[in-house]
Amino acid sequence: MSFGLGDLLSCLEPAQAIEPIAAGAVLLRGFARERARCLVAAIDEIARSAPFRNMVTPGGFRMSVAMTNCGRAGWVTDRTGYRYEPADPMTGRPWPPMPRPFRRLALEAAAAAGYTGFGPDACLMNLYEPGTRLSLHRDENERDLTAPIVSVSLGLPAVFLFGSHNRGGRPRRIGLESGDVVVWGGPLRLVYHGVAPLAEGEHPLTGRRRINLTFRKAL
Ligand SMILES: O=C(O)CCC(=O)C(=O)O
Ligand SMILES: [Mn+2]
Repeated sequence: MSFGLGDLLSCLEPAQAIEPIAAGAVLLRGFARERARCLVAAIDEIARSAPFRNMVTPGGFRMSVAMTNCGRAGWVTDRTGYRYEPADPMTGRPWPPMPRPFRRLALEAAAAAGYTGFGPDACLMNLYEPGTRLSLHRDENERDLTAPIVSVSLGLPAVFLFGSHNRGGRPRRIGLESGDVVVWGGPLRLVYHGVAPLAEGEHPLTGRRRINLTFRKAL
């Protein structure tokens, strides 16, 4: 049996690659790929007790992306504002606990990006269907802005908009696939970011959906 250059290159090629985006932000390609199936199973389980729902912004707009949370606090929005809540306003019960493998993934991804000792207490879970989008915003409701954000993509691909320091600035467009993880913090912790309208598609793990997890130190 012959072993050609192509075989050699494919076994040397890392399953994951670290791509710096800018000082403070890193794209970890494929970092969660091998855990994606388990993550989706855990998300389905969480959504059974804390269902995905379309929240309303303080301005009265219904968000096109459906959201839920797990962890000690969950991000919510309604007519009274954006904030973290210890209980799910829909059920009155505490948010489901953050599964240990979620916490481990967030800690490992943060460390791979240079942020050691990350201890997330909140995980916002977003569900996108084709045509839905997340407009440019900053994650600024967390009490601890020294901790990074760890963002995990699952299912359908998306175009992540990243890197403007004001809402009117032109962000970079970064293609994200299932298993990719983006980490940002430090000088870029309060950068504007968003997600372009999701293209139509079908993914073996999630069907016509993209799920994103963002891990935060909120309390
Ligand atoms: O879905 C994404 O990739 C980003 C999500 C996000 O920025 C957020 O939930 O605050
Ligand atoms: Mn965000």
